[in-house]
Amino acid sequence: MNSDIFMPSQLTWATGALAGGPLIRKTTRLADLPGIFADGEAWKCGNPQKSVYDVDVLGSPVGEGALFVGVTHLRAGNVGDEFFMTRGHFHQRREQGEVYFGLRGCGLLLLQTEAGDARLEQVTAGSVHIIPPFTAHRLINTGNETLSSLAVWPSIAGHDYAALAEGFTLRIFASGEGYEVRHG
Ligand code: PAN
Ligand code: ZN
Repeated sequence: MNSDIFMPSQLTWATGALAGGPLIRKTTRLADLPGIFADGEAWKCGNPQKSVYDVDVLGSPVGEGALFVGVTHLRAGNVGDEFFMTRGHFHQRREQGEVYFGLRGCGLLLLQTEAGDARLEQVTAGSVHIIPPFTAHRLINTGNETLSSLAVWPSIAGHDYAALAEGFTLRIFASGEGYEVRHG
């Protein structure tokens, strides 16, 4: 028996900061998101180096049954009138689900089936989102501060971005103090 007490990684719930372990950070900039936003001209006029979101993932073993833990920090901002959002994806292994937890900020989780049926869930600090199998998912920041969300998903799930080349069927635009949902 090993009686050493292992110090696990730490998550600061209020900010989504992960510490105390190997961390892999991926930054997605405006330049990395061609064709994602409805207003291509506004996208071209934006600062290509602008960071739209960071994803921090704890380095952990990969394999059947293993889980990844990561935090997405999605900045507040717009391209034209459309709010900053993640690229969005299906899992390569479509049958694999995921759980998102809202940590700070406010926004929306866009979920879409393979048949194109879409729905939205409100993301706030403390919200829990069970993403079913066979369901694409995208975060949208509708607020004025960074939206941070914790995610736990099977390491074998993989990401399929190409299947959404046509985009999601819903888009979210700034409207007055709030947002407007548009189809198509
Ligand atoms: C998340 C996402 C993260 C970034 O960790 O990968 O929010 O979104 P995109 O991968 O769509 O750029 C997740 O859903 N993992 O499976
Ligand atoms: Zn996912």
